[in-house]
Amino acid sequence: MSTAASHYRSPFRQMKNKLPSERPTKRRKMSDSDSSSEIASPTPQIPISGVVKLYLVQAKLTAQNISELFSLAETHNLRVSKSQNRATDPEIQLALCSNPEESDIVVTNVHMRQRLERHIDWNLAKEKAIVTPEWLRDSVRQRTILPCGDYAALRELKKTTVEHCPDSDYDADSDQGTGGASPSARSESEEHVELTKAHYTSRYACLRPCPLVCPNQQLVQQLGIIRRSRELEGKDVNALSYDRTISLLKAYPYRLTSSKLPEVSTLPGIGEKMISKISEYVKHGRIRESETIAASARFKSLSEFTTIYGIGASTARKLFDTFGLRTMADLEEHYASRPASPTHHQRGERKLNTPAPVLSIPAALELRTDLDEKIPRAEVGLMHDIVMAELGKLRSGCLSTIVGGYRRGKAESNDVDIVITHPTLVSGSDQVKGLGELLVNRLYERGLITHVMHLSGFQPANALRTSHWDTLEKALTVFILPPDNSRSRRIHRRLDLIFAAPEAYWTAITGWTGSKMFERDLRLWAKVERGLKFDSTGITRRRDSKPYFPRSEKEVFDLLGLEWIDPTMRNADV
Ligand code: DCP
Ligand code: MG
Repeated sequence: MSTAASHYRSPFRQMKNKLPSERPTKRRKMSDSDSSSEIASPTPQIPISGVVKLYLVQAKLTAQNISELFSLAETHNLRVSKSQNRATDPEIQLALCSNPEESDIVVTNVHMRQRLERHIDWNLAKEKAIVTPEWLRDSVRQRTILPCGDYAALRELKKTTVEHCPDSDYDADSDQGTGGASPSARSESEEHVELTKAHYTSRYACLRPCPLVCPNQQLVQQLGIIRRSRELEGKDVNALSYDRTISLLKAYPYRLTSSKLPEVSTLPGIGEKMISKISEYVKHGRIRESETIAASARFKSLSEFTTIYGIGASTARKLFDTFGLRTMADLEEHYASRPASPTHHQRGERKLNTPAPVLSIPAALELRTDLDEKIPRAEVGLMHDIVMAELGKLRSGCLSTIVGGYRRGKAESNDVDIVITHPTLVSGSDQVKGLGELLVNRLYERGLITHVMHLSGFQPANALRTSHWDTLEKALTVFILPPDNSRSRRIHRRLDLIFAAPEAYWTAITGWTGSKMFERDLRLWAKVERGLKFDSTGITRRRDSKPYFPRSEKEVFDLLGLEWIDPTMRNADV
């Protein structure tokens, strides 16, 4: 597997002292379905002289905005500003990239340093032009790379944004003369296209950067309905083949049109059945089977039943088929009439050493309105701060990272996942053991945790790990924010706490960031291509169980021989 892009140098940067190309180079095809009528459509005959790479920070953008900005960046080329001869001027190709380090311009709706630093290292930010989405919209509208300084997203980065804007770089260079292009400039541009292709055609999802919202998101959502239906019906193998197709499409960087179908059908693992569904969508804008499933009473009931914590697909089918239940009211009546039985999460668990009640199915039913409600990012941050403040009172100096969908840039999460460690904890020592239990009990006493579904301590080392490897300590809970007069209602939220020994902290973060398919292929890649075993608890060499101790997430990727992929580009599921 190639990791060539780890040595990636921005073609634009390399272009700085080179002159525009005389002959047209390979260019990306325009989308057939560009709906933005007020935006001038590009003229195909104009040569492309370089690439400007954009990195989109998805935080604080709606799904619709993300989709719009992706589409603008993928389907338009721009001229450089202040050019003398605009009609024949070469164009700069815009390209999205998955890593801020590779980018020339960072597009973001974040305006505060503290918030931006959650996504980009501050020193790196000072080396880039950091602009608002308006820069992209206006530049595309005027088909010119507009001065970035006028659109600086952060006041304190305005100067560096002006310095690093490709418009000024390019102008300075182009003032030096006109004439033929260097052949290497063309090949670098072509090399970039090849690199992009190397990513989205990779066999493993952990090699394919996937945005939260992709240019073919509606198609992905329709396939997601069929996938879900297969899962609900217990057809897991078939569901997995939909998962695989979806994760490939999530990484596919162009809007799908009939001209692109031949390329899509060569992507690894997309079979004929999938191609016929995709073709149907491209032709008719819908997939009949998805519509039929979505409208079916059985799908609606099973989907609804499985939103209740403790009810999985097979229980849902039993409730539907054997007991004839159809609605939430049926479900409530059913569980009200029978003694509370332990959920599958409790069976086989050791007795929970916590006074917090277990979340039974009837209790989950009572809380369903709350638990169904998505958690906005601001509240995720608030929950994290409250949990860490309480933990600080038990043990100072703990480190934590919010993982899961939040870390991947989701605007709203279904639950909050936090990985916690202490830099000086020694794995397996008494300091580590029971920290989760202590915290859960404290939060329960403070009225911040109302239920616990699962609480596991560190397990003794198993045969595959050497003696100093411990599994993670996990607490799956229901959390509620403290009373606050400004909030009309306190909402119960799902909160997962994962405690890791220091040497497992970074693998736990990688393993819990997701998405599901990204993780699945991370494990597969490690096993098949690298002879390693990867999971949240660590990395070991399979042949002799030699453990590795990454000290950052970048080191996790390096150890696995993977190019870095930003968490916001690990969205390999719907
Ligand atoms: N995970 C996994 N395999 C699973 C379930 C989860 O690898 N079958 C990992 C990847 C997930 C992470 O754990 O991203 C957290 O799981 P969640 O169920 O909390 O999912 P997300 O956080 O991704 O989304 P959300 O909580 O918003 O539903
Ligand atoms: Mg989550």
